[in-house]
Amino acid sequence: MAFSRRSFLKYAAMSAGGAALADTPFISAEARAKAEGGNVKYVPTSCEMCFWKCGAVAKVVDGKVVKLEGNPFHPQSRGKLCARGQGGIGQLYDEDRLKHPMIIDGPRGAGKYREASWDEALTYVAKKLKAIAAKHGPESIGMMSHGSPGDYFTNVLKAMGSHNIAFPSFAQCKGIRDEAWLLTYGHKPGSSCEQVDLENSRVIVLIGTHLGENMHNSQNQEFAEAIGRGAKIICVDPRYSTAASKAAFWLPIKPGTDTALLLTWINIIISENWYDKEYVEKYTEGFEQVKEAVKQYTPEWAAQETELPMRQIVESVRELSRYAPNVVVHPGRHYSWYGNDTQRARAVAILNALLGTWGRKGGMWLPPKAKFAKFNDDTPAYPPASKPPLIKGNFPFAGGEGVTQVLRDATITGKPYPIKAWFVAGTNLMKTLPDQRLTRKAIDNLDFFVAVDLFPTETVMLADVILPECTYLERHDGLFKIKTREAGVAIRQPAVEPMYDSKPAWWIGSELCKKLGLNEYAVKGNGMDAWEGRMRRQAKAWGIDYDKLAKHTGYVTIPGSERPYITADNQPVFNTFSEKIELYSEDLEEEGFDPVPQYEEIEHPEKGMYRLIYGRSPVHTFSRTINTQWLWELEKENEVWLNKKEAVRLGVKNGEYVRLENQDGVRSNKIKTKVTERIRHDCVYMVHGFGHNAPRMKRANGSGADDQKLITKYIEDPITGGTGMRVNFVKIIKEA
Ligand code: MGD
Ligand code: SF4
Repeated sequence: MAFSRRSFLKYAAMSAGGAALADTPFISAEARAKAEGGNVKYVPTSCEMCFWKCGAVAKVVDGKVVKLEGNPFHPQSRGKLCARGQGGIGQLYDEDRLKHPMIIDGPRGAGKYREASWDEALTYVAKKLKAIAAKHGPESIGMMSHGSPGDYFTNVLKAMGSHNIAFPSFAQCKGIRDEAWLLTYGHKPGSSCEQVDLENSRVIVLIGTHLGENMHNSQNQEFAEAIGRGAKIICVDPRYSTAASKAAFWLPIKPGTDTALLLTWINIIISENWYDKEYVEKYTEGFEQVKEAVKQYTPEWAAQETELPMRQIVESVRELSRYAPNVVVHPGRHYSWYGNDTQRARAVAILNALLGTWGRKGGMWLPPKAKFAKFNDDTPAYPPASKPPLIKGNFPFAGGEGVTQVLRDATITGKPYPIKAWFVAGTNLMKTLPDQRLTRKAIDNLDFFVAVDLFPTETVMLADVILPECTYLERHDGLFKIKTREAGVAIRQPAVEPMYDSKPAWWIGSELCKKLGLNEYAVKGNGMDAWEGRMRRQAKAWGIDYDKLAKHTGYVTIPGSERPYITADNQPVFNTFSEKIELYSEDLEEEGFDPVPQYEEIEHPEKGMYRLIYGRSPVHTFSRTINTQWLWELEKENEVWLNKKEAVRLGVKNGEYVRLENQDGVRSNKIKTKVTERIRHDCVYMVHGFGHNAPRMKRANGSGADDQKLITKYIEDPITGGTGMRVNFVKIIKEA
């Protein structure tokens, strides 16, 4: 299928028109298909072009998906999909997909494989895993995963006795933030999505959160509505981002100094009496200690440290306090920046508490109330772990999702005990983990490596066995609990049959259990509809009408679950030891960390070097969509943003190709320069995910430059294990 940029945009506009459906009373998927007649089907499902899991509706004509649109019943899509969501058809029909199971047929990394049947491939995997478990213990098998396939292989590993399972979404992304909020509020700042009531906010503070480029559908819709309503935006970013262009205050902060700004803002609102006294008294603990701990952070000091004008520091926080509590300091999402990030997230959490935003209109809504009956389909309990899992390393507040690089380290060093096999599903570790040299070294050390994926990525092509999963448009994936202002349940179900010899992850996991002799952990029933049978049983246990969900709406609300704001009879519950918001954290103190965040200076680049910062493109998700035809048509390569004065000094012109070389002498692919006044002089910026080194991904291979290749240095956050990755410095090398 060839699509031009124009045809895609026309298509996208048509689909956005689906928003009108949100106002229509009830048009079920089945009723629409009936009304149109012919060989047309509308299938409600859930998007997986990123992990926001918007509700989507696939239009299928003569067995082909011809259109995807937003599900008007689903609160995370509200009748619309983002460009990536609409681009899902491109993923389904991508000719570069993995088509058959493959077994390595040459040295690792040489790209030589032979096709195998599923039976042969799974028998081989089971034999290898059993042998490794027998020799080194089941815990020597580690798993790393992102997205839906994780659940099915977690089941396989735990059934074998290994709990060494880690998700990069923790240490390379939002786990740091989640733990900081758990320490403060006893809650993460959101489950399916952040609990930010942007729709009603009067002031929204974004600390490096680049909404608009960072595209999470419903959040961006609310952000756009807030701007339309006249909400004030305070955007703290060394770069004049899309969000900054809508802001009343753009604070072009010196990278890495955000905690200085946050602690100074806290000091100002306390000393000026701009905080919410009643709220602080009723719901928080540790105010006096915070007051004492931040007094040293004066506006004069902050102006020097952050290189922001003092007036701007004071005026922005005055504006924020004026409209409190109908304001929000966005908790952010990607947090692995500088290695001291848990304390930055704590400072954001404390600032919100002083402004009284948790449970207030325009602030943070309260988590919805809904109890889901326990459902495990009579699967027996897992055997105990054969050895204590390694995944939390020495990080006292690492969460249960695990610290990915700890598994990598143990694979290299064999300490505290060796990891000998990897099971990797839905994550491109070469592009996700900092320091690719270590990732490669770990892979070279493995006795066995299995990858489950859709595409022949650079990581997949290092595996011993490659198992092709089908796309989200070809599979069931369970019932998803969705927690927005209300609780609800959404479905993922196939719009079309799996193409080629690809299979859903639930089936791969279940068949593997059988091959391992762990039948009691396999899905009950036989055939490709076994998982749907399980979903029906689960819906029944939860009191949900499965047919309504599957054929009509794709999403159902749990009635009475919504309770967004504090009222006399709707009081917040804080799951902390004190049952209050802990401004001062005794938990941190007990482990030897600052109970109130303190500012730590980080290293800055010398003249001639620039800090490498990175972010997202609205039309791509990490490295996973670069090869997707329509999305690639929209953005084929990334650019490096370079300050105009610096460009003049270096003699680099806008649009000229350069290479970046980091402090360790590692050089990037060539990358186009964007010469602009929209970025500070001391950093350069690029979109993450480009620069694939994967020859079988024809469009993505070699398009743009890979930021991860340049991230050879990282600093681990001692509290949660997050990998601070914005600590690399690059120089610009002009192409000959
Ligand atoms: P970050 O990468 O932390 O991303 O989205 P965010 O959480 O918004 O932030 C990037 C911004 O931080 C850039 O504007 C950059 O200029 C600024 N910045 C860099 N250094 C500093 C600094 O020291 N201080 C400050 N204040 N700002 C700085 C990530 C989020 O996006 C996540 S975690 C996921 S998983 C989703 N991924 C994703 C995607 O891949 N594609 C698209 N289109 N949308 C996505 N949305 C989500
Ligand atoms: Fe899909 Fe976009 Fe929603 Fe992500 S935000 S789930 S890509 S529609």
